Amino acid sequence: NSTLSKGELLCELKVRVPFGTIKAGDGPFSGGGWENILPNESLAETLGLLKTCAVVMSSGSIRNSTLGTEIDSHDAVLRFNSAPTKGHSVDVGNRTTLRIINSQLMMSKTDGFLTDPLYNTGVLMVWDPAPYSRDLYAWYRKPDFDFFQTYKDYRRLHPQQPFYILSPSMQWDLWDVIQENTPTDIQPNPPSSGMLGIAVMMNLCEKISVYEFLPSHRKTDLCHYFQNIHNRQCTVGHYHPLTFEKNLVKGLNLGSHCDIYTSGKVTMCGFSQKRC
Ligand code: NCC
Repeated sequence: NSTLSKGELLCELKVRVPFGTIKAGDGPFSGGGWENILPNESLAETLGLLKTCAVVMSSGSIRNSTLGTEIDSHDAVLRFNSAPTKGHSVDVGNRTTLRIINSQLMMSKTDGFLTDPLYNTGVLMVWDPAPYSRDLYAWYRKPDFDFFQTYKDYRRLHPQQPFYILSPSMQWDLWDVIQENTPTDIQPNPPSSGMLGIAVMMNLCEKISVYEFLPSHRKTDLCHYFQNIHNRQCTVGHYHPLTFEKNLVKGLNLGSHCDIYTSGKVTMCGFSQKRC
């Protein structure tokens, strides 16, 4: 229940939320074909040096923003789940460097996921909303959505496309920091893909622009920019601690209130830029 300064908050995240993906040989991910399936290169090696990165939320409020050109001008662009660019590039841009998806999406659209060209662009990363634990063996036996076979199938179909599995410890390290900076008790449900994506990019990029996480003046009940479904919980949270995530991100913003109001844009420093 602290009120940390921007710098202190950045250091909390840098020190306490190390980035990690599953590598061949990690606990249960040895044998069983995992050696030839998991990527050999780290995500940082795959993406190279990134000065500026854009994190594009799927929020309805990005519709009619005309932010596409600005978003595409970053070195890397992160998108989430099934968020498309086609037909929406004026508002969200064209490029996809990295796409973070949840394991539910992978399993609910198995056929679509394996064949839908939407997922073939850029680097992929999946995470699974498993219960609060850092035990890889327990997770492997009982993930929230059993996506491991589908992951292997996808890798065989698209061997050239880097595809990472996020270490589940990262979501809980991040959850701890969110809880400690929130004055009330929050449910032990994992952070949203969007919040995880921000934490991932803080590890990889010097400077990060996050779009429509803190909603602009276009704030709307429209859940996603690409679907006409209205639900306020998409923005304020239901299962994920979204409101508390947004408060934390607000505490890291180096940009102005005006940037948030007009562009839904939060600017922050990557971990490499801060000595803790
Ligand atoms: O909706 P979703 O998220 O894919 O959105 C990606 C990230 O954008 C931010 N967001 C989204 C909408 C909005 N109005 N405001 C926002 O701030 C959030 O940070 C969000 O994480 C997820 O986090 O993985 C989530 O996934 C969907 C769904 O599984 C996928 O879209 C696949 O179809 C979840 N919805 C449902 O399960 C119905 C959502 O709760 C979380």
